[in-house]
Amino acid sequence: MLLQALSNPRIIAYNVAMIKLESISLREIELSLLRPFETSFGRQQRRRALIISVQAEGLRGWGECVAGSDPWYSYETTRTAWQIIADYLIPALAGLSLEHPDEAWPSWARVRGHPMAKAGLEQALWDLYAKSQDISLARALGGDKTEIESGISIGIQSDIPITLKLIEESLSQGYRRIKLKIKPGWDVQLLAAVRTDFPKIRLTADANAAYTLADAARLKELDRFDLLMLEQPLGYDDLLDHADLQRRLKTPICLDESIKSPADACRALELGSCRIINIKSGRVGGLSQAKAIHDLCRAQDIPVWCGGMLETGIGRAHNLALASLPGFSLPNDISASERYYLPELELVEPPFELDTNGTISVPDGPGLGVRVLEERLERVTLKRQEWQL
Ligand code: OSB
Ligand code: MG
Repeated sequence: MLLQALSNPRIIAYNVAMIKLESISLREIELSLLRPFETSFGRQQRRRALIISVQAEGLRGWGECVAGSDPWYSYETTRTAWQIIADYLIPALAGLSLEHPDEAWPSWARVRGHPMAKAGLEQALWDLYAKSQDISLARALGGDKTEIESGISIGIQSDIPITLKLIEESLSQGYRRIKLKIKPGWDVQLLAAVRTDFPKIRLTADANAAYTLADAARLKELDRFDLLMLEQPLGYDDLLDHADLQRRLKTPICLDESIKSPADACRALELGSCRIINIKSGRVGGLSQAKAIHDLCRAQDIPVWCGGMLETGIGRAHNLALASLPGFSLPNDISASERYYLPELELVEPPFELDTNGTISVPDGPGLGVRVLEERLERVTLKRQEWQL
């Protein structure tokens, strides 16, 4: 580990202090959503997640594993992530002194896949690291924004008038971009109605992999709606068909599910599979990997933005820090805490609020810059385990 650290010049540039991890706690929580959230792959009313905390030298870092209860968005679930974290990721950290959270990813190299499990624990190490340096997580990552642009993701509704009303409400709250979930049969007519009522707004559509290349003609019809982007129209693992589709569309394709690593991002850009990338630290294995994708996109002038996974306040705080990096140039799926959860279910203080200009401030206190409300966390905990390292 040390040799690896010494061969990485970025680590030398930091105020080098070894962090000796003392204990780790893992819990599974469940929160009820304010209203059901429906995408092309399913409808959900509750959010399960894992919350991880790491302790060292009187400090505590927090992370959130965004795997859900079912393997719809990705193959990971809270149960698989629990097993991977407990049986492989924590043991790999035992006895290790970390100089920088970038060291976590290589220490888990033997574990193939399971990016959400890795990300949850790695986020906690990043928060701890930033706190040990007495700087904000945003700054530790290299972020320079004091506020980020906020967009809202609107799920599939029972009819078009309800959707139009939700858009109206979101715009009046200040959200800077509306993203609508679409699927075959809930697409052209919906977007046509939205464009009739809201001809100028920044609008995007996210299919969560609900189409195939055989639907290319239908997807081509979306070009007339002047969408900012079309997110993940085709297979969750596909790059080639997206490249084919992108050649036929005027609308920029943005990839979400298909980009699971910096290598995927390189391949997608090389193939022309997309013109925009949605970065989620959970999907790509953590903040170090997310930053690597940001860096390579920035070098090629590819815009990125931060996606969301219905996070609690802990994951939301991580997303804000990530989105403060300079390449996050489009509105993010980071909305106010009250968008998904009742105020009494927000796990951090202060809650995230939307400023009147449609932005959310990036906290500047040490680490995540928000206080985790541990009694509340306790109340929503289903299961918990601790390790002394
Ligand atoms: O595809 O971006 C997605 C939520 C769960 C799973 C996948 C996605 C989403 C969202 C919600 O769109 C974004 C948010 O957290 O606000
Ligand atoms: Mg998406």
